Amino acid sequence: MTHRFWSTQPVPQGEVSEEGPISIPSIVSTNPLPLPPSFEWTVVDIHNEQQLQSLYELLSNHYVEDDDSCFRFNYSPQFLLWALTVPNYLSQWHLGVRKKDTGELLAFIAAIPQNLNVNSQIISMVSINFLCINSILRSKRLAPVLIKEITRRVNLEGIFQATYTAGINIPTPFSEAQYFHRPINIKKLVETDFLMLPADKVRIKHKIYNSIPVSQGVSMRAMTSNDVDSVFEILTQYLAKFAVHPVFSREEVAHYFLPRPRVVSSFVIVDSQDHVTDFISYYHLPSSVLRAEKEENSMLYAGYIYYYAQSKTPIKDLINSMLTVAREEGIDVVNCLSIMDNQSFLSDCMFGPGDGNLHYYLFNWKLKPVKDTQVALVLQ
Ligand code: MYA
Repeated sequence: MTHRFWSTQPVPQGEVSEEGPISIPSIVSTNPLPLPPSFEWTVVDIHNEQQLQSLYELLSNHYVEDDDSCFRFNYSPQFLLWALTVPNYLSQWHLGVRKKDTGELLAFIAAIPQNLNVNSQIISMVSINFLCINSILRSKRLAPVLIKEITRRVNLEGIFQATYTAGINIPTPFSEAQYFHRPINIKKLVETDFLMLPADKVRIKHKIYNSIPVSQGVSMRAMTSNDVDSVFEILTQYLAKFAVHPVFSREEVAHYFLPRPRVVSSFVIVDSQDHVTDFISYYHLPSSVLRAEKEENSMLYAGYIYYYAQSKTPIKDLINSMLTVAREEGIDVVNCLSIMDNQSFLSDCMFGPGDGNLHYYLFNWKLKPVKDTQVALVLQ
């Protein structure tokens, strides 16, 4: 397959033999890329309620759908605020395209700062997310313009590397992970076609999935601001064993993991000195059900396993305790990828394989293929 755009970009075009940067631009233009005359660049001020709402509407109407167009991600405005205002974020990296005459937000892309440890090299980079173009403007080569303009804005800050994930396969992923799902609300998952089950099996399966084993002696509580230092320590230690993992500051640990209702849920297990021995988190990302037959089924509430750090508690007990809370928090299904140590609990905790795959990419950095179990990177 030929890639008119990606073949021109500093990304590996084939097999990687040597690891490291691909190019450093000598001059970074201070002028934004030109857009067709009826469009203009805009910085989406997500602290402004109206602008946050317009971003929410663009994404909830046009962002990622599954292959059969049954579900579309529905990131809540509070989630977007959390994901985009990380420590040291820059507002000029919340980049949109508006229609000049109406002011309508038609496209978006975001970069956020991210320090990543890649095979023991710490690289100060950005992660790219929320690339979205209104469906009426698709296939007009606007995506390359958005990507080049965000690249320019990131380069202007002296940053030349980025990481991103995508369902599609473009030049050239360094890893690929598979999605797994742990049904909780079987009835709703079947009614919304998330799960296919013969009608006579629904009741019995509901019973099986609804009863999550109680892990004896495991007492988990919500993370609080007093736990930040402890979580920082055990998470840093735990992530170090993976080939690709973020390097979090204390401030980032506080931002990413202190619980926010219906955005991120984080739990700790502590020893008798109140020191955190184990930590687990998941984020809340519902999907709109595009052909829901009942109003109560119009949204599917999914929890995505985020970062965790395990030392004293067996991982399956940690996950089962989290599943119990997720059920109490109204989650219909818990999803995870085949990364980190996830494969070690999938069958014990009744996760089944999905048909989605996620590709992991680095921009302007050559990296030999990395096994999914060596990747500890979760982009929302
Ligand atoms: S992944 C989520 C992506 N969003 C969606 O899937 C939402 C629904 N879809 C859309 O809104 C549109 O279909 C999008 C493409 C916007 C995706 N990543 O304008 P076009 C290439 C990278 O005619 P459209 C996420 O957010 C495609 O291969 N490239 O296409 C991470 C082709 O190039 P080539 C993609 O369908 C994003 C060209 O675009 C993607 O109208 C990371 C066609 O352009 C994709 N997901 O719009 C972005 N989809 O001919 C890269 C299509 O060469 C960041 N394309 O094959 C790179 C680092 C930048 C910063 C660097 C700093 C140092």
